[in-house]
Amino acid sequence: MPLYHCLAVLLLAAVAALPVRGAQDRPNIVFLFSDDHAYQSVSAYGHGLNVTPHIDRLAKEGMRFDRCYVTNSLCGPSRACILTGKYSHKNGFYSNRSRFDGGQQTFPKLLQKAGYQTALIGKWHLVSRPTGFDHWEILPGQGRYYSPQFTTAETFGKKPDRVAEPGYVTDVITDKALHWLREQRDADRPFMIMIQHKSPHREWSPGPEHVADFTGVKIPEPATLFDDYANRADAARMATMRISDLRLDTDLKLFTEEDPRGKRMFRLMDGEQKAAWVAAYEEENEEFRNSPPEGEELIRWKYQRFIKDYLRTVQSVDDNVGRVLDYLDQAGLADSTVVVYASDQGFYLGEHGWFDKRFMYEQSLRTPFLVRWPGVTKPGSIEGRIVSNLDFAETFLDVAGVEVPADMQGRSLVPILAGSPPEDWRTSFYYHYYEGPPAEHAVAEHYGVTDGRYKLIHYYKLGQWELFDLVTDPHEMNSVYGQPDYAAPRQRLEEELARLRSELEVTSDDPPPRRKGANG
Ligand code: SGN
Ligand code: CA
Repeated sequence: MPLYHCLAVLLLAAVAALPVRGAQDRPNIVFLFSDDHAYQSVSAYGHGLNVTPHIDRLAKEGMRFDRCYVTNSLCGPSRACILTGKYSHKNGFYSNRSRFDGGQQTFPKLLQKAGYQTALIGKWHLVSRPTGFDHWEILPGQGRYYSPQFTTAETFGKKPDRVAEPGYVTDVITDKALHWLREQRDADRPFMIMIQHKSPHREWSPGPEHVADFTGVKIPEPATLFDDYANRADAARMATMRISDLRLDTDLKLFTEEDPRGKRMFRLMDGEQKAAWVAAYEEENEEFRNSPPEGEELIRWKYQRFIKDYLRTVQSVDDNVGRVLDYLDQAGLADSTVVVYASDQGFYLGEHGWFDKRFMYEQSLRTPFLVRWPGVTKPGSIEGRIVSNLDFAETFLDVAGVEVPADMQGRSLVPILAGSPPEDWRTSFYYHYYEGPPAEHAVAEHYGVTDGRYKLIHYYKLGQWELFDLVTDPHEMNSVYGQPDYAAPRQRLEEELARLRSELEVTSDDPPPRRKGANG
């Protein structure tokens, strides 16, 4: 072989052996994150409930992940998992009663060490002081929709620890993020910013721009709105998160200006915001008071009010995703920035007759997850492999060219994003939920495993099991756990569950709740 051929072959081999890296060596990372955003309400996922053009842009220009599973479907635990790349039993944050140990290793700290500027704006919900961020402004606890308050490094731990800002929370969080991006960061260093919305979390208060959306429209009801919870373990029947449980005043906005709830709410609004709100609800509320629906009709009414308010809050999230994408375009940063959209978990939009999350059933196990990485990720790609919020930390480190610590439990998604998925990618996933009764919504503790086709769930304090076949029973209405026909998949999943629990070093005892009272 002539010498130049040899050289060419050697060069090609060397290039192939290089780790996959971005078009740009140290791209910026914008992590757009929302709270309780169901994939069913991102139009890129094709459910037809609403239209989210800006979030969809990330799917069009990047990759849509169809099986992004969370390790523990609850706010605090999901955030702790994302920061650490570890399950709850390793990062110590099991339920919303936990307190995050900010002394431990997190991906923002490692990025900081590698020269990235790091910022966090919005919902935090991990109780302890944020660590690993050059700049942060967080909502105390759950935060509020109108006149949101913020706690900063200067006020944390002091009395008062928060300052209120006028406006609607989703807009204000974005204003602050854009301000940091435009004015406060050092333009010569790469950055990572986490923009973490409160929306569309309960009590689903719409912003003035969208409070009248969907008025007069009937949103289709999910097929399982009237689930009777038969053919399953007792957990589903025991849970107190039914559409019928929604409170008419706080959750469903049936208050007047004179009611205590109305007084509390309107006190936080300016004149224009209040006028938009009153105009949007007045007529329907009056109709309800004149002839209150009952029985199934009341559940239908509650579903319509809930889903519309939920979708209205989603529209503001979408608008604000658009503002950030526009900024990246205008600042010439779009090509050198990886943009991620995700939520802390999924959410029930009336499926199983529920709102909220927590269960290992699909709608709360799965979170929307979209990634745009120009020059690396093929626009419009769709990925069906099982990925997880457990993989986010590893991915961000890998994107930045920082070595992934061996004690992180997930895996970098960079090869998948770059179009060369490893052959030994995970084919099963372990889930574990700890915040059992008497905590809010009374969802029994459980762990389980899924391979994307079958799902095995163990409610270990109830001593009950469920097995679902997602192909024949996509709505997860009939457990086939005891059925002889399913002995083979059951055995396979039982073995896989034992293998994963041992590999992940899951402790056999649940931890005692660390703090008194929920972290609501
Ligand atoms: C609040 C909500 C619950 C919700 C939890 C946890 N109740 O307590 O419905 O499950 O937050 O949500 S509310 O009446 O106070 O709104 S999480 O996303 O923070 O985990
Ligand atoms: Ca949440």
